[in-house]
Amino acid sequence: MRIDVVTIFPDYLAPLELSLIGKAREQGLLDVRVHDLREHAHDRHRTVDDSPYGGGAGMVMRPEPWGEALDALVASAPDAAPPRLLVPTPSGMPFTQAMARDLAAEPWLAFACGRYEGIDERVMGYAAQRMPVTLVSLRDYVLNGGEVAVLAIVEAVARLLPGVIGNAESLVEESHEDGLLEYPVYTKPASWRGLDVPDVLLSGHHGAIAAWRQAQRVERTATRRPDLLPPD
Ligand code: 6GU
Repeated sequence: MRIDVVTIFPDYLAPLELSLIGKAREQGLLDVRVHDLREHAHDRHRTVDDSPYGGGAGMVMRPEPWGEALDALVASAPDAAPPRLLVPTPSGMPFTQAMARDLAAEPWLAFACGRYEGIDERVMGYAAQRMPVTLVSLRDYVLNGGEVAVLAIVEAVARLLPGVIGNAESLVEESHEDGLLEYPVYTKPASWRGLDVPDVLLSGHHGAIAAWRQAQRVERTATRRPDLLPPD
């Protein structure tokens, strides 16, 4: 999979060189390219923002650098279909595990990181005439820009790509893969600072362990995320 990220803070994406994502890149499973939007700003101060028409607080990202940056992405692979464009914004669709699975099936993703009050709306309109565009949110709080959201989304997607995670089973037994939160986990020692691992996990009784884990999942989900349980 190829992933392009356009941002005014390329250094923000440095963590994509680490850990499983970094290894996937070294192995050629993932081709991540980070681009500085200011390469496409041509005035002396390499300006990318301006005040909003109609007034209001903050600054808006001007369309011209974005238009050029997106044209350059498309032109970089003239024989390929254009990328699917993701625009992280608190006003986007909620990002979910289902969306991560959907994105993991794409050959090419591009991310447009907004800062300030956002990107001139015409950029999304222009892009949508050329490629699929999805506005995506990490839910209901405000970040300063899209970069941290890109880190989260790329990690959630990349770990689903074949070969990125060694143990494919660990992909299945996960919170949000089947609608319930994950069960609690324990390792050695069996007793630690007066706290004991639940007896059932030491029993060797696989049926009892599976039943206990399932009950824990339901209980946790009811307590922490009742919205995930089916209405009764
Ligand atoms: Cl995707 N972007 C920004 N700037 N803030 C957010 C977000 C995204 N998701 C939640 N808050």
